[in-house]
Amino acid sequence: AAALLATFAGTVSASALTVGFSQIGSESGWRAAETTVTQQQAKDRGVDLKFADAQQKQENQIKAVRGFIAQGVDAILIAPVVATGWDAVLKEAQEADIPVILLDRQIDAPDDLYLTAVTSDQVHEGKVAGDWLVGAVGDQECKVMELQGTTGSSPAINRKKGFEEAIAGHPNITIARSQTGDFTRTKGKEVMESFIKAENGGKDICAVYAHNDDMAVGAIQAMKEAGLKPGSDIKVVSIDAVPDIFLAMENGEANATVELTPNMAGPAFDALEAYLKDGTVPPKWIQTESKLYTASDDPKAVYESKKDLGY
Ligand code: GYE
Repeated sequence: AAALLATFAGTVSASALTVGFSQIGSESGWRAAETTVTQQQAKDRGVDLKFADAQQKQENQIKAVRGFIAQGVDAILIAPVVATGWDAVLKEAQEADIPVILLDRQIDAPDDLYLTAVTSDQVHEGKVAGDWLVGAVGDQECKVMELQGTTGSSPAINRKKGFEEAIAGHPNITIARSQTGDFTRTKGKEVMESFIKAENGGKDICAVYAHNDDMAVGAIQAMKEAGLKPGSDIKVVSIDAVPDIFLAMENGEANATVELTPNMAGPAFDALEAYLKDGTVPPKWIQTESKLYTASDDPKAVYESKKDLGY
């Protein structure tokens, strides 16, 4: 009877969880999908999800987390906009005995301040993108324009690092210009317009490396408006694998992307439920897969398979 009661108690508490989620904002198609999937995952599991949109501001995230602590939630999910500045608020959560799980971005803080982080290997993503370009250009001289993600965010730092590692042994490939486009289409387009101007109308540009697909889509627009041919004259490689980049690939305007699953919440809730049920401690890093797609992977079919998934 005791065992039965224990099972029953476990089930009840797992299905009645209240979880706060501090989301960064809605800068990209990928981010929108992550929000949709997280809300769906919560619903499927009977989790009461308190959602807070930080509009790209860490101070809003910190306020939201303090609010969740004050409400006495069972756990907190944070997609941390930048990597630094989290120690104080995470200590407050720890003192209140509320487990925190990081989603999709890593932070610079002692790892005992959070239960686990569900993210991709962002250095590896940059490396995969860079390796693809190395293979695609061979010995040709190649001037690369880099569109960075949000300054100070772990994906911007690490995707830059991984790409630089990949091209390190290839002096024919150089990053000629590099600037943040904040992970948005609008900024990606704006920055690409300025790169095109600075680079002789774009004639000297060999490739664009964007830290996400949305900035690549913006850059593609800028290139087309300048009379350039993205995908053929200028190679385009980016990260996320959102549906729109597959449309661009299908049209011959983009060349390669590295897939990032929007389902970070599934593994996060699995880890949380196990932890709350019997104390199972998850690894500090739950790593999601990274898969390269190129134009030869039937982009139309991939687009169809993804377009209804919350992007
Ligand atoms: O690649 C980008 C976004 O944090 C890894 O954030 C994530 C990145 C994602 O907005 O599109």
